[in-house]
Amino acid sequence: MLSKNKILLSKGINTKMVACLFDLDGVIVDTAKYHFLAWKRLAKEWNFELTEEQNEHLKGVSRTESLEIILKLANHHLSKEAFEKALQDKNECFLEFVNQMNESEILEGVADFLQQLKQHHITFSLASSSKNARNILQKIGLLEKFDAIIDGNDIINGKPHPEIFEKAAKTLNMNIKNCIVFEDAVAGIQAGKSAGMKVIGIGEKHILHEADIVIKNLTEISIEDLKKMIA
Ligand code: B16
Ligand code: MG
Repeated sequence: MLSKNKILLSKGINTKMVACLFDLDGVIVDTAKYHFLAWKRLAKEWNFELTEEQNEHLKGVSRTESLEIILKLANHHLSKEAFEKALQDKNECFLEFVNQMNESEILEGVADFLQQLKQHHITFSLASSSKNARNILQKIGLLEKFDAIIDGNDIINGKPHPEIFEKAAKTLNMNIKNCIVFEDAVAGIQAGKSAGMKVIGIGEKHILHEADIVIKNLTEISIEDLKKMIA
């Protein structure tokens, strides 16, 4: 519960002093199911059955790192060439799913919340580990909505390193302390926290307990809540 003083203080906050940084997969759209199917298909070639529980560790993590994690789980080794080929095969399979996507796959509450941010002149950026982020945003009709897009092509260090969120804040010309991160992955929440930002977890409380608050989807958050978090 916020104290009376804090509520009064929050009313004085200019919404231009708040910026939102959105993860893509699991926050804007559920591409996690397609990543899972593509990795599952690949791992089957080595007789390894990837489970949903194991897939949780791949969320928010780069393609290369995901393959390293799966190989470790499967106790399987690939030569350098085979590793590169596996990355390519996985991505081709993932893109087959992406190519079928349309705006019906935007997650509940997203379109309305982005609209509210626009109305309140709150800037927002995408901050996704995916190198396919622009392609996915294009498919679901949201490419033009974001004030900035930082994706897997723009960073050296993947989540849980804070680089992606630091870069998004810099691009929006916003102070770190005024940024609120929306994340569905443990690695992403850790990245936002190590950047020194407020983090809203989207998903299950018992998995995302490092976030400042956890909600099921964007229907559960308001502009007032954002102002209170920053105050
Ligand atoms: P790609 P996010 C992440 O997206 C996914 O959660 C993760 O599972 C995937 O491995 C990563 O993007 C890289 O994606 O293979 O398309 O470059 O959650 O950071 O939006
Ligand atoms: Mg995600």
